[in-house]
Amino acid sequence: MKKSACILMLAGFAMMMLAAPAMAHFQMVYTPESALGKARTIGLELVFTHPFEAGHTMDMEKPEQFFVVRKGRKTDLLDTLKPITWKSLTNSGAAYETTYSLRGMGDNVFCLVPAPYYEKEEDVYIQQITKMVVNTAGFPTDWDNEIGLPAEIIPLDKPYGLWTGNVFRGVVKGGGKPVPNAEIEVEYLNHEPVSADNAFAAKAEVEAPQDAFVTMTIKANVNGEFAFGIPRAGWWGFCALGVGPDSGHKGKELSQDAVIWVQARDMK
Ligand SMILES: [Cu+2]
Repeated sequence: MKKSACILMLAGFAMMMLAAPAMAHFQMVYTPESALGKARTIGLELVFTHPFEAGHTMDMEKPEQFFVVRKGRKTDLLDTLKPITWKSLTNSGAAYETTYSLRGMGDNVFCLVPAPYYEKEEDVYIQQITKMVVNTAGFPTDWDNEIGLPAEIIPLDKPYGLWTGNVFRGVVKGGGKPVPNAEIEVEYLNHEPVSADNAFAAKAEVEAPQDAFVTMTIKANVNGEFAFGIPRAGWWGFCALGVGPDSGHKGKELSQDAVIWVQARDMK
């Protein structure tokens, strides 16, 4: 092959690599069970990772905020966080864990505002503001309330009350306003987190036929609303990209994303 053709091919290959979507980063706030019969102490793990593949886990810095909202009251949990090292299938990353003693009945909306993460490959900061709801005794209180986070997905269906095959709907908001046509990445937590080991189980629940199934991409409508039919039991993460009002951090671009996790169960 002529040298010029070879260089062209290499250039083309490099461009393809650049254009290839990086598998979606996902901020997790994990606990095994989101719908509990009664209040008890639960474990929580905060991990910034690639949940479908149990892939590369990014180092988290100390979060800006971590709190829980119950019956409209906010309880700060930031100082309860303990650093841990979370093992993915390919590396280890700095993460956090805590425990929380649930009380009474109702919804507990856990909210995490992580420190912006510098993504070297893209030369941007990413801040995935994340919600996860745990309910006790089936008594609904706060699940559908807007917390007022800079980037937030407001659920239209209970995030803890979904059968497999149900639809999960939400409204994407940025700075308190719906975000028309927001782009939302969806991922299945495909490797069970083993909390005792601070690691993902090696076994995958499903195999993806192709990359479009690893990180699924859906769009909100003009009102910022989206819907997703849940095909399998387990935890599903939804991440609306770059919807928050802050667009810069330390002189670089910042993507302020809104994440919510929902859990579906099989009818059996
Ligand atoms: Cu990634």
